[in-house]
Amino acid sequence: MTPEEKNFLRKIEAEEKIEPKDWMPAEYRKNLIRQISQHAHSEVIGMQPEGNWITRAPSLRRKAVLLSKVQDEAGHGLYLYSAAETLGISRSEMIEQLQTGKAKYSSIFNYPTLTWADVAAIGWLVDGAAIVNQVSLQRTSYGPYSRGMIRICKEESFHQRQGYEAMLALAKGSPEQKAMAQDALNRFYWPALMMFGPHDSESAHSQKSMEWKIKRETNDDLRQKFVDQTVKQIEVLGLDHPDANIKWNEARGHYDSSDLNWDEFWSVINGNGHCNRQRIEHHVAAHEEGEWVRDAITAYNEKKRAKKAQRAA
Ligand code: FAQ
Repeated sequence: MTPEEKNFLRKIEAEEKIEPKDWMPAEYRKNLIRQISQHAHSEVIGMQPEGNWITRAPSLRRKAVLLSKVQDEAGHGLYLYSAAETLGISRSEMIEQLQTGKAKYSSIFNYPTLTWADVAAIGWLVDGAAIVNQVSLQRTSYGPYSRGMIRICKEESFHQRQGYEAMLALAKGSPEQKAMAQDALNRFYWPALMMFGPHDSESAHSQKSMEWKIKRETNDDLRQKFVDQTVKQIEVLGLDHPDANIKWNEARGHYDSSDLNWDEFWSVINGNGHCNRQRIEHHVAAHEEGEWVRDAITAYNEKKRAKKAQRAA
């Protein structure tokens, strides 16, 4: 073992953060770039399902909140792209990987938002699941990712609460509104559980990621936390639990629940969900439309640099 390798492992063991200029194994770097960039893509693509409802939010208050939530997701994407860039990959490379299907983004964003209640369900369940995962990632071993997660979690927790509050208003509203809330819960509950990834036994990256403390808890453990916390929330809403097999297990100290439809999961992450094509086409169109902005910023920065150089000469 080289001295650098020894020092890297010592730091991991001692819970010291690995920083961009530190030596790290090539596989650690590669795995982090993969996970952080896919996380960034998820935040950015995740703007689309909710963005679909900004013009149709039921009140000015709901519209203002949704608008700022969607903007927050863009901000999260930017923190995460910046964290990935510290590992030596460029933003344009990451965008290319997303647009060509080389890099994934969270399966959840390939489901359509059919009603206003879906927007409430996303805030409550999707942001809720994201937080369970991200709270654990605050302790990830890579410094820039860990610090990004701390900021992101603060905002996600507001997102989750506004989603739950919107869901509560529907669930306690007219019979039609309650039915809409139940329908959104029935459709989003299972895909939200899929956000945690495949079972640990099927998870290609978990073992190494846990060893290097990139991930701090396994896919199944985090999913179980989410299942457990959601039962009471559904009760308070007065809605029916979508899982007929949900049952408290005294011996385990957790709820037992049905297994997920893993064929659906693999099909969605391999590009065959309801909205995969639409999401990428929309991203490509928005990216092309924004080209003049990127060109203008580059030209402006170039001009500023030239002026500074002239003054210094
Ligand atoms: N969807 O070996 P594992 C949010 C892929 S943020 C798509 O277990 P790993 C905020 C996985 O990439 C939501 N692909 O992988 C928001 C790998 O493929 P690869 C995003 C999935 O990395 C709210 C393969 O399967 N959060 O929602 C999924 O150890 C509202 C094998 O899997 C994060 O990204 C999936 N669900 O564990 C925004 C958190 N699951 O790369 C807008 C950070 C697995 O070999 C609106 N990421 N895959 O081609 C993580 O914690 C991990 O990457 C996991 C997957 C847990 C997602």
